[in-house]
Amino acid sequence: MTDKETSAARCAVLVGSYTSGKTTLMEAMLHTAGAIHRKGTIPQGNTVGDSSPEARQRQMSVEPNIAHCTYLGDHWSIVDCPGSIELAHERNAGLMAADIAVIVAEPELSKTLILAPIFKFLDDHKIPHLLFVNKMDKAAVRVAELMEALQAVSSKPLVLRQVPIREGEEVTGFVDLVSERAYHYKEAGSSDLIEMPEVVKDREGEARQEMLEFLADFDDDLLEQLLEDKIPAPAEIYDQLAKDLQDDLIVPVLFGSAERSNGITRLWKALRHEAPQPAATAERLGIPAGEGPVASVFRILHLPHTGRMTLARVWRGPLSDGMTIGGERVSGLFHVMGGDNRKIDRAGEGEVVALGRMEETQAGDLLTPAGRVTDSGMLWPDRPKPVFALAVQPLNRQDDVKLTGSVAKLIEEDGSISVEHNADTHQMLLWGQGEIHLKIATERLKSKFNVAVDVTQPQTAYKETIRKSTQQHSRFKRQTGGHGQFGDVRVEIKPLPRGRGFEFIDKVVGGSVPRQYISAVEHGAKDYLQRGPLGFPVVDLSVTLFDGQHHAVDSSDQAFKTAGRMAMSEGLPNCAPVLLEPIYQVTIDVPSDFTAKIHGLISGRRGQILGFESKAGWDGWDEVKCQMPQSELRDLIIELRSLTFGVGSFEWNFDHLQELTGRQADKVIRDRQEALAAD
Ligand SMILES: Nc1nc2c(ncn2[C@@H]2O[C@H](COP(=O)(O)OP(=O)(O)O)[C@@H](O)[C@H]2O)c(=O)[nH]1
Ligand SMILES: [Mg+2]
Repeated sequence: MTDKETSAARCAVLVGSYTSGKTTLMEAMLHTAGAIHRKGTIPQGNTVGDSSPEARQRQMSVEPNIAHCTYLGDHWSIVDCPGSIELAHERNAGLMAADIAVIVAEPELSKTLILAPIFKFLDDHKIPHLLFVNKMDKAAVRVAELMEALQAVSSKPLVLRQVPIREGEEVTGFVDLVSERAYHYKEAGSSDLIEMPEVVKDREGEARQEMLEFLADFDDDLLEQLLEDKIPAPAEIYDQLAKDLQDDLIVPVLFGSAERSNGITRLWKALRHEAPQPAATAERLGIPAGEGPVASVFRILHLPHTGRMTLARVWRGPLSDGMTIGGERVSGLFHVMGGDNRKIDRAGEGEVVALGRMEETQAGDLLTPAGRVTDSGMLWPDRPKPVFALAVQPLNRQDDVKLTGSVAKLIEEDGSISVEHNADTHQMLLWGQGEIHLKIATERLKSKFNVAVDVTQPQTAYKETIRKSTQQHSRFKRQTGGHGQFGDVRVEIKPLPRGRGFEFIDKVVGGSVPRQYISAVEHGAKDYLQRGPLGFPVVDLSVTLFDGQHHAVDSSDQAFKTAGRMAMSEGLPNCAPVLLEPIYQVTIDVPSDFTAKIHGLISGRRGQILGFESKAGWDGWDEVKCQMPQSELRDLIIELRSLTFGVGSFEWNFDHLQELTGRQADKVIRDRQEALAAD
């Protein structure tokens, strides 16, 4: 490959679990490439990544961090994604810009399972990826054991590219398995070439043989050479490694320490030689071939001062400031460097850019000179189903409209947030992926849009019904000066089967309640049913109006409406009211090793197990189906994650209402009465 051919900018996306060292790795890569002169650290809060207030405060990435650099003449964008499982959608958004993903792993057996959903996502989207085992400066685990644990979560073979050299407990360098050169790590900067230590020779030989055998699986030439005991030339091995990585057939494994800048040059070189060109990525994503600029949007960003930014990857250039693309004018074209936007005039193939002041763009859009393609297939990952909610209301009542608008902007930024105006509890619910996710969301409401909110727990949508029938005679009569008010009704109130709602039956004969007032009685009854004797909406009952009286002058719609209401409030307490709680159909996904534990979790939350089966498309995972009361779902995700190293998740759907009696019901009713009294 000549230098001219490598002129397109490439994009490497760093993913991996929370605290594996992605943000530190980006810093080390930028430093090694000469893009920054001083390496920042997470504790000092001065890294290029994590520049937002929400990220700095937590020392945790909360959105994709983007940086630009040039390494040996090649242009690169690095996207450092959040690792928290609750921010998986943000990570997936970042991956939509990737030519290659670097999975940053920790050398700890307990932290390998958490990578399973990442490997699965990369597989599903055919994103070429390599593994960088970070924190080798404090690695205690044996490499063979670590590889076994990591292989268990990857469907593609992991291929060691290096073996670490240990002196005592410490990893002091590595042998590159292609060149068979040994290196000694330095505290900062590129490692020193050394003679291969005697102790590592056997292991090196074995690992090299294994690497070649993996590669031979995909290449007959190489296989033949191996069978004839010939030693393939390094150039041939490098080419084969690059090809297999680009075809997403293997996952090369490198080692290092981001904090000490060890193994960074080796990682850079692997990226430089082996990462696909954007043209190949464009083909993988199904970007239509043709003439004229094309860019895909992978995130929307609202910034307090700069306004709305569209983050996009350019698949075909040039893009220029002021041009019209996707049906809108680009006002400001930038390279993003952490929290800094650097103005540029033009952007070419492969570059990651921020486009200023476009209002219509959405993540997943394809921007072309002919307009905006909104349904662009592989360009956008599915939104995860929400698993956790918080109720929000503006601290300042005047902010009601502003809150609605700001939440819409939050959702533009992060599609794994959604909003619900609950009709039963009248709460505005912010839905997302967990406590931290929503905490960040509410902080952004304040920091980005200046809307302070009060956060409370979502209420369970309890209802009530009746278990007995009754007949009720109620009369509303008032004599106040001029003409008075008069309405008199006789009704029969009866329970109905679950799910029937409310039925009103008119059996009045002989005009005792004149025709024109009958619907007023119904309205009055319905009105009362919004809050029954226990304090909740009443469902599944019928009301039959069979008789009554009227007055030629004093009767009116209003009077009969009040009478209808009275009949309910006087009659329902005699009908053995009972609480109804919402029951949900829940499907819990976990690696099969945890299925037994999940049974305990379900019964501990008053759930009923319906059965389990293997999860389609997920090797070694189960789907456990159950029914569970809504009140138990509220914090289910927290316990589920803590039981499953963070990887368990669930989906839910309302199923039915079920009677709740006894101590639990008494408590719900008492709490409700107290809340109503306090209102
Ligand atoms: N010992 C050691 N610590 C590291 C290394 N890389 C990162 N860390 C530390 O691990 C913590 C998490 O790092 P960070 O880059 O924020 O991880 P991220 O969540 O993956 O972005 C920080 O305290 C870093 O200083 C490393 O190579 N060795
Ligand atoms: Mg980070």
